[in-house]
Amino acid sequence: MKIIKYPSPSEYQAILTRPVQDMSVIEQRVIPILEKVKKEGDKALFELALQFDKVTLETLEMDASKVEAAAGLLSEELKTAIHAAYQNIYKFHEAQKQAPEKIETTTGVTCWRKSVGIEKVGVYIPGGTAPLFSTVLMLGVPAQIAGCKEVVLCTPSDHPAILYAAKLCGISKIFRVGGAQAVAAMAYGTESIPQVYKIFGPGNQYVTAAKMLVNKEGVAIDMPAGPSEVAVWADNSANPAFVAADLLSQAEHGIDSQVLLVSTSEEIIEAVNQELEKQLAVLPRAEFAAKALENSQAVLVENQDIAIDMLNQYAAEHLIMSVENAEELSEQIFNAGSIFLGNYTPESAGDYASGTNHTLPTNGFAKAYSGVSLDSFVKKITIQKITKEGIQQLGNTIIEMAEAESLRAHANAVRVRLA
Ligand code: HSO
Ligand code: ZN
Repeated sequence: MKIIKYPSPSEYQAILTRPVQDMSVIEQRVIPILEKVKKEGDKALFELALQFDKVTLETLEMDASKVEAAAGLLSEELKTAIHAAYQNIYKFHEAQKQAPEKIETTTGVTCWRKSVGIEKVGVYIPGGTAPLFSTVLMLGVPAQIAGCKEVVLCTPSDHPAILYAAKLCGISKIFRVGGAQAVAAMAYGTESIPQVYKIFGPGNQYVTAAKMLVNKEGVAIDMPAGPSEVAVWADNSANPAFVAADLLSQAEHGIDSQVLLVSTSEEIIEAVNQELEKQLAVLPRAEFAAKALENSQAVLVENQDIAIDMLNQYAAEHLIMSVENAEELSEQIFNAGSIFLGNYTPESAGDYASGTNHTLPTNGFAKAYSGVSLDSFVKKITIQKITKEGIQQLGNTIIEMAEAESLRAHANAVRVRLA
């Protein structure tokens, strides 16, 4: 990893800027796919599967026998692990439920809010080199807790762990459709695939572009997604082998993954670099990880305050704090998707099994967005009830404001009740 020593504040921005992705070319290729699916429905999906995935599908719905067979194809160890992760994710997300609280704002004026699961949601799980069944749990579990009535899963993969995890989350509508066309199918609905109100899940640039485009047409999406990233802040208390392993765990996702190391210690940075070389050499996905590392950097800074300042500017999707007093220092972090404290909290824990969600804001979006949570699967309806006494209490306030906005009918809606 390239080392940048003691940059001046004017250089931070250049160091922390992610590579810009020009989506316009990709959008131009995605638009006709969306239009085709909108117009031709299932027929388009069969044709596009042949064209892009080189598969001739007989039905779009995943073969029920495949879903049934999934459990038998997985080792007992993996099933136990999936169940343990499921339980932890369930526990953490269930605790996010909020009971409606009735607030009397003025005597006789009661307001409250209720959470309602979004009726129809869609989950996209990519095919590709890593079968992301953990993402099925991360999206399926909160959907299940939220009480979403219809959860549709589109994936080009028939990996048994994906099917097994889906079943565990109660997802019964699985379709073997991938890419931008899967997003289109869930956004518009086809003869086989139900239309949904919100689409979740990772994917390549085509999938991301499709999500952004259907979002413009009014379909909600989880968040604008970019390449995955981790920032590690390490001081002398850090273990270089742990830090290198964490950086590589993110780097192996893909060549466009971003990793950033910030440290006040030159020895740590050098030791991490040595460890990276050692560990990289034996990684099956070394090719991806090495490319990702080429575009990544280690920054040596003078002190803690500078480190904190840089990390807040970067707003990492994942921030690992391998520093003394990590928990106390984390109070000064106000931009990050998810924070991992101390030497024994790898990002992998959050990626799979500790309970937090791994669908997080990338590309600096952590400045304004949260990761996926139970909230992402519910919407909140406000409710109010005013008694006769209540409208007498509040009436003049409303009339005064309505008249000042020159909205006489608003004022009258109160006056007729006061009379
Ligand atoms: N680090 C990824 C999530 C993931 N890791 C899935 C392994 N499987 C994005 O947060
Ligand atoms: Zn990961």
